[in-house]
Amino acid sequence: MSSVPTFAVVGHPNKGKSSIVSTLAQDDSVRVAPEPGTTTECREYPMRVDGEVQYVLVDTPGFQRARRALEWMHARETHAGAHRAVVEAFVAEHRATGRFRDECELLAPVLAGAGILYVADGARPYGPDFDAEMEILRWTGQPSMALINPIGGRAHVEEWRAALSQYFKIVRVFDAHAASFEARLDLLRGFGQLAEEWRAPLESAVAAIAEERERVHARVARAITEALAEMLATVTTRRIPAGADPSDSRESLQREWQDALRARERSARRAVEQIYGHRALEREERPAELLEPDLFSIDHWFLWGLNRRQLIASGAAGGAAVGGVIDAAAHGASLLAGLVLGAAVGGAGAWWSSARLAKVRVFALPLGGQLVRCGPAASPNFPYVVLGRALNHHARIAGRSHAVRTPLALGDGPDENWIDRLSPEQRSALDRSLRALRRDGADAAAELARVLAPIVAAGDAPG
Ligand SMILES: Nc1nc2c(ncn2[C@@H]2O[C@H](COP(=O)(O)OP(=O)(O)OP(=O)(O)O)[C@@H](O)[C@H]2O)c(=O)[nH]1
Ligand SMILES: [Mg+2]
Repeated sequence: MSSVPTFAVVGHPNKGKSSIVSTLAQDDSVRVAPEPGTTTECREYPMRVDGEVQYVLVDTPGFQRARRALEWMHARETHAGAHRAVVEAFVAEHRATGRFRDECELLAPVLAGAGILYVADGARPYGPDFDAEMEILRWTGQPSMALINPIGGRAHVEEWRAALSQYFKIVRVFDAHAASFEARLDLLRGFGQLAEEWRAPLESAVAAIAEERERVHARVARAITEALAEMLATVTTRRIPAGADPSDSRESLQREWQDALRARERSARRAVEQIYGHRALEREERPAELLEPDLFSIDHWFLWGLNRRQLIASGAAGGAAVGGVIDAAAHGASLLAGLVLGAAVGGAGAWWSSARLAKVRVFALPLGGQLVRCGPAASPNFPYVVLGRALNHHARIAGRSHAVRTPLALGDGPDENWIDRLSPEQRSALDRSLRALRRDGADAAAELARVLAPIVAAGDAPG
């Protein structure tokens, strides 16, 4: 057996073999598709932490003609001790001819020393056809485990369990698409039980993966902080001649300002997805982002940021009226003060209409002409909204299996306000570091990232 524990994921076509490889290797480049026969060749997917391979998963094509293959083997069976040799002879004989192509392909890594992970679908009934597959695998004599993947339901899980346990010592239910981080680690510990020499490497793999997860949370906190610092500092400006009407520039400057912030939010999301190794999401997700309320859909700010009660309690409104006007004394002439960005604000969000997300101001330039400027975001709630949205996105990414190929749906927002879940200490630390960030810009970022890391980690709870 090779020194790095290696596991071949085998079974009938279309049972989620590649999905299991994808999830456990944390690799979204594995081909997963609804059509049977998607995987036609074996391929190794090493799971690395810090560049070091912890274990290897081998994706394989499904059995096509297991019964015929077993017949061939039975015809050459002499005694139980020779079973493995018969399987080897089967592969040796058919490899070159192309008969039993898929069987030869999937048996090769097993005969080379890989452990067997046999995958069954718990939503479909068990049938004797599967016996031949399991019997062939048993003949190889390799350590093995059965996984029941409940694709679309658990109706036949118990029936499968009874059948599988006749062939496999360890039978587990593992949902390739919905398994939590903890469930994945637990399965890896199970792999360590398959062979004595795999126990220690799998234990250290589990420890390495868990430690890496903490580093991931810290990196995510830094990525979010960096984006927030830039978003808080974002302004858009335009020079216009002396005497020109600044209100002509107003709308386009506001639009540019909003677009710049949306783009920065998007790039922060891409960064978080990359940190989690979701490399293909960028291509798939774009249209789905539209399923989520826009950053500037102020009606939704209740969900993402401080709600009205929290805003009053925090004193962030600085004693101003609810939804208060927080713009500290305007710098320079303020011809266009009081413009509210975003379209008409109605219903529950109406009280925000005075929040003045970003003012448009006009400055006289020393050498003539005028500078029209939009931003920065003045609302005390703005950083909370940005954080709330970022944390929601992070939770979806952290909980997403690398096997899932459907677009990411971010939804309307959280059921529960994230700020309510913070401890009073976290609340005030966050408040302090957000104020510092506004005041000192990037210099205060490290402290915010430190405060944010455990909040990010809490969003990655098993579930
Ligand atoms: N909902 C859900 N769908 C799953 C799950 N596992 C697999 N699928 C779906 O089942 C289909 C087949 O999954 P694959 O992982 O490609 O299966 P496979 O066994 O590798 O298939 P072949 O390579 O064709 O033999 C895909 O459409 C998957 O999205 C699961 O746990 N939950
Ligand atoms: Mg496959």
